[in-house]
Amino acid sequence: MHNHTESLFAGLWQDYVNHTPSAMSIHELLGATQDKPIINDHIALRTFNHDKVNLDKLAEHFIRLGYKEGGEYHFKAKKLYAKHFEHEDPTLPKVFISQLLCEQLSEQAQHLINQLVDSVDEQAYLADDFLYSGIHWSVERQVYETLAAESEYAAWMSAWGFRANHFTVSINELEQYDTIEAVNQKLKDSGYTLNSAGGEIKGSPEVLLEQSSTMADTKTLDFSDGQLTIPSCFYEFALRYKKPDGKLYSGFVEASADKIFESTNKAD
Ligand code: OOG
Ligand code: NI
Repeated sequence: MHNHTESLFAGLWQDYVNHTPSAMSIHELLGATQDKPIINDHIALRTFNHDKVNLDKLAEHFIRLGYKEGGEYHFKAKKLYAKHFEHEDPTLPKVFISQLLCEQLSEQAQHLINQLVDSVDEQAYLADDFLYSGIHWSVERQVYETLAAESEYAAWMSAWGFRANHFTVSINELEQYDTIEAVNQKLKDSGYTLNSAGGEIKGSPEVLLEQSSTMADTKTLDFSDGQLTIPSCFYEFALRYKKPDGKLYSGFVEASADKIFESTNKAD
């Protein structure tokens, strides 16, 4: 693996576990059941569709490392569009990048997001650490709450910015677990809360992909006018099935992804 690739994923992981302590404990819990390291199926990043920071700008970092576009996905109700990228080196995680279609939000929400993105330097996306650089703006609690009322995704972006939203354990590469049910049971027995939107298991062998995820950890963040305790990031688990050609399916499933996004929703 190239140095740049290694340091990018190391940087993303370090930042991610800083805000997601449950991911580190689950990584250790599953890691303790086997000799070889845990392999990541994919990671996911989020952004706004503004020119300075859109999906393509984030993707450039992976394209430069040899990643190729894999597929595209539409989430009409959530006003999101996504693409996935994959690398010919099978040990490298796939990358799922989504962007919020801001023009579909209310005038008020668009205005609030424009104000945030206005503070981002035109050249910011070029930095080696941009993908785990967090927010490039200051945000008031009321802005977060106003955005959350319309789009949980917009609110999450306003508070967390650019960083891995989740890493995903490849169940195919686990030595002691063959089913997603067994992984889920282990997590629940250990006290973790799974995202149950649409059922704990998203997808099926028929669509060649089964996924589950924890509900995001919560963290108290400093906003410009005080603190708020909000959802941070989550951990995902994926089991892939073979296509008729014998190769593992490498895409994503819109109906499942739609529910995975909700892992950062505020618990009611
Ligand atoms: C991405 C949700 C979709 C998947 O594996 O289907 C996804 C997100 O929450 O940003 O990761
Ligand atoms: Ni995912």
